[in-house]
Amino acid sequence: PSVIYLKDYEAPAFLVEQTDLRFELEEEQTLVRSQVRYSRNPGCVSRQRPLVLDGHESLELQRLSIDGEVLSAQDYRREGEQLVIPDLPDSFTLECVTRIEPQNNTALEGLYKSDGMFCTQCEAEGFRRITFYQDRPDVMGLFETTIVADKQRYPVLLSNGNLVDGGDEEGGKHWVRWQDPFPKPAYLFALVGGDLEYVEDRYTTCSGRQIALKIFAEAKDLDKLEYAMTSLKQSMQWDEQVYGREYDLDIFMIVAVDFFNMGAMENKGLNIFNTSCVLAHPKTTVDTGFQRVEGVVAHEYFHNWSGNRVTCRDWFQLSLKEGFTVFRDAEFSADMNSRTVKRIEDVTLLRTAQFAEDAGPMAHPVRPASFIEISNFYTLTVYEKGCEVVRMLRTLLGAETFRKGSDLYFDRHDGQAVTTDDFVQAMADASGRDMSRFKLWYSQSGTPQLSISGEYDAEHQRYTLHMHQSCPASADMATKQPFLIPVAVGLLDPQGGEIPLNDGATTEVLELIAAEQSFVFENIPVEPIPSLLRDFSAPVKLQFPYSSEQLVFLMQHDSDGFNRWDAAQQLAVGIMSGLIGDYQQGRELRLEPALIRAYEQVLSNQGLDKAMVAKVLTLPTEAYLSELAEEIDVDAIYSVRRFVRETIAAALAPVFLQVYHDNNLVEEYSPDAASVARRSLKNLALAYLMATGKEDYLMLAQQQFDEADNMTDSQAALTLIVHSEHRQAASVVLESFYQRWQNESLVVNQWLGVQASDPTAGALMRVQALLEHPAYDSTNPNKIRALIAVFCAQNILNFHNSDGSGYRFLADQIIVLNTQNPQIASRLLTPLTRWRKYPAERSALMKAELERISVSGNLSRDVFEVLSKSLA
Ligand code: DPP
Ligand code: ZN
Repeated sequence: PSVIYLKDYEAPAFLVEQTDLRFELEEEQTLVRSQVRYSRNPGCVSRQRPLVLDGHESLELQRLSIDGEVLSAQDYRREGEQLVIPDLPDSFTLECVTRIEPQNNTALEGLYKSDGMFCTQCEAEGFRRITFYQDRPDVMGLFETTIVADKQRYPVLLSNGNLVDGGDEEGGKHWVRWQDPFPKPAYLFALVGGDLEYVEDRYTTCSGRQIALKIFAEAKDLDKLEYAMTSLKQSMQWDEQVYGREYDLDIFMIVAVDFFNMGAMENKGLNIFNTSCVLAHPKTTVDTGFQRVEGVVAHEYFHNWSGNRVTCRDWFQLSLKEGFTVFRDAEFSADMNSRTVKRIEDVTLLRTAQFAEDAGPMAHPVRPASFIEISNFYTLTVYEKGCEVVRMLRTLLGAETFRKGSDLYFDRHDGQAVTTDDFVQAMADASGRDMSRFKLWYSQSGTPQLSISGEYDAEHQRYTLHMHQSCPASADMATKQPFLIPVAVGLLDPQGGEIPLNDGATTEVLELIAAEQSFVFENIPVEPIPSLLRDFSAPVKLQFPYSSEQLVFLMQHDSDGFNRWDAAQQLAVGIMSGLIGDYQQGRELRLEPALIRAYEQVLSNQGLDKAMVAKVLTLPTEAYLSELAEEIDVDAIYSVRRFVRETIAAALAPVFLQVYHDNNLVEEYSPDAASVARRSLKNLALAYLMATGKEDYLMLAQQQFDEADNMTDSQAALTLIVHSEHRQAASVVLESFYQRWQNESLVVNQWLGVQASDPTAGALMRVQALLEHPAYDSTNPNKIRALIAVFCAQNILNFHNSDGSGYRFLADQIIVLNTQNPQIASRLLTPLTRWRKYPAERSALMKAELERISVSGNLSRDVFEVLSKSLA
C-alpha cells in the first residue's frame, strides 16, 4: 500500500457539472448507471491529463460510453483502484454501468444491506464502491438519483434533496427520483431503500420557511424517535441563533440503521444514523445515551453548513469540518445541559484517549501530512483536539469576533471545498490578527507540556507567573516549535475571593508564544493561589507545584467550575500515584485523610450542582492513570484504584447511604439536566456502597434493579452487581435482564458490554462463550464494539492477563475482521498498539500478537497502516 501526502495535492483534471444516477435494487445484484457531465478544469494547467476515476475492485464494469459512443477495452485502462481514460474532449458525458452486490458487502462502505434494507456510507471513499467516479471532496456536482425496486419489500426509497417524481413499474416494482439542488461531493451522497416507518414534524426557519422533518426507523422502533426529533428542532434553532445558519432544503430526513461503522453520517438532507445514536426511550436508553443522541443529532445537522455547504478540499482537511462541528455540537450540548459537566466530560475524553493517541505510534497532527488509509484518520486528534483548536480560536478572539470570523468563512466559501488554512484566514481577517503561529496547532502533533511556577514580590505587590512549554517528540515528528497557548488565569486571595487582574476582570487570557515567558500582575496585595488554564483553555499537560492544601482550597473556592473539578482530580491523581509506588515496592497501602475529608465536604455542601458532585467524586479512571504513567503497571493501577474506592466507601458509607436515599425519588423519568444529575449522584453513591462489599448494599442494588422504571437505574444496578464478587446474584440479574430485553438490540449490546467489562476473574472465558450466544452477531459493528472493544479497552485486568490470553483473543478476532470489515478491524487494534508502554513481559506478548496479525496474510490497507506504524 502506498502513502498519500498532503504536499502532493493536485486539483482535479476535470470538474463535474451534473451526475445522474439510476439504481436498480435487486436481491442478487444492483445495477448502477451513472451519467456524468464532465468538463476540463480551467484551474488545472495541463490540458493533457487523462480522466482518472476511482473504482473499487469489487465493481463489475458493464458498459462505458462517451457522448453515446461505447468505449472498447483499448480506450481505457483499469489500474488497481483506478480507471484511466485518456484523449478526451474538453467536455463530454460519460455513461457508466456497474454491477454490485450490496447483499455481500460486509465492509459496510458504499451500498450495503442492513437488516434487509439498502443503505449507503460514502464518507470518506465509499462512493467508489458504487460506480467509477472522481471520488474526492473537491469534485462537487449536482446529483439526480433514480431508484427502482420491489415495491413491497422496499416501499421507502430515499436519496438526497427533494422528491421530484415517481411511479409504479411492471413486476411489482416502483421508482422514485430525487434531485439535490446543492452541489456536493460524492461522499455526501446517500440512498436508502427499505420497509421503514417514520415520525414527522415541521420546523419553521427564521425566515419563515416550512421544513418537513422525517425520522425513519423499523416499525418496532417508532416509539424511540421523539427525543431525536426534539433535539433536531433545537439544533435547527440553535444554529440560527448562535451562528446565523438557516436550513436550506424543504425536507430533512434521518434514517436509523442497525449496521453502521460510525456513529452517524451527514449526507445532504438525508442523514443516516447508527441506531445507537438516534433511538432513545426511557425504558431502553440510559441518560448518557439520551445525551449522545442529542449531541450526534446536532453534530450531523450542523454539518449542513460546516461540512456540506462548505466542505473539505482533500481528506487531510478533515478537521476543517469535524473539529469545527464537534466544537459546535459541544457548545450546543453545553447550552442544553450543564456547561461545566459537558466540559469535564470532553476534557476527560481528550486527556485519556487523545493524549494517548498523541503519545502512541499513530500520532498525527490535527491536519495530517500523510496517510495510507483515510479511514484510520477519523480520530480523536482530528475530532476532539480539532475541536479544542477551534475553541482556542474563540478564546483568543472573543465570542463576538469569532462569530464575525465564522460568518466571513461561510460567506466567502459557500459552495467551495477549502482548507483549514482558509478557516484560520477568515478568523485572521475578521480579527485583524496574524494567526500564523497559531496554525502550528494544525501542523504539529503531540501534546504540549506546560510547567508554570509562581513568584510573589510582597514589597512591590507583584505576582509573576513563569511559564515553560515543550512538546515531546511524537512517532511522526521529532521536533516542534513553540505553540501559541492561550492560558486563562485567575488569582485567588487566601479567603477564596477573586483578585481583580490587570484589566479589572477576574480571568485573563495570557498568550504564551515562546518556550519560556513570564507574565507579571501588578497590585496584588497578598500572595495569591493561581487558578490556571481555566475551563481547560488549551489542550496541554499542565504542571504547577500545588500542595494538597492548595488543591483542596481550589476545590472549594475556584470560581471556575472546571478547575474546581480538576483540583479534585489532581489531588486524587497525586495521592494515587504515590500509592502506585507503594504497591510496587510492596508497602502497605494507606490512604491519607485529605481526600476523604475533601470528598466528605463536597458531599455535605448542599449548594453544589449534583452532577458536579458526582463528577468530583469520581476517581480518575484506570485509562487516565495509564495515560499519565511512564510505564503502565496494570495490576498496580487496578489495585490502587480499588483500594482507594473501598477505603473511601468504608469511611463515608453512612453519608453515601443518605445521599442515595435523598436522591432516590419516585418520579416520572425525564432526561433533563437536573434529573440526570440526581440519578448520576444516586448511582455514584450506590457504587461506593457496593464497594464496601456489604450484603445490605447488595440488597439495595437488587431492589433498584427490580424496581427501576428506567434503563439508567436498571443498568447501573446491573453493572454493580455483575462487577461485584457476588457471583450468584450476578448470574441471576444477568439472566433476568436478558429475558426481559432480548428483543431490544441496543439493550442487548449493553448486556454484552456489562459482561465484557466485568473485572472479576474468568471474564475472557465468558466473553468467548458470548461470541457463540444467539445475542451476538459477528457482522454487526455495534455488537463487536459492545463485546470485543469493551473487553479490550475497558477490562484492563482481564485483557492484560499476564498469560497473554487477552492479547491472543484480540488478535484472533482482528485476523477474521480484517477481511470482513477492515475499518472495524483497524479500530480494534488500538489497545495492542500501545505495547511500548507496558513492562517487558506484557510488552513482548502484545508485540508478538501484532506480528502474528501482520503475517496472517491479505492485510487490508486499514490494518496494514496501523500495524506497520505500531511495529516501526
Ligand atoms: N459521520 C461522521 C461524522 O459526522 C463523519 N463525517 O463525524
Ligand atoms: Zn462529523
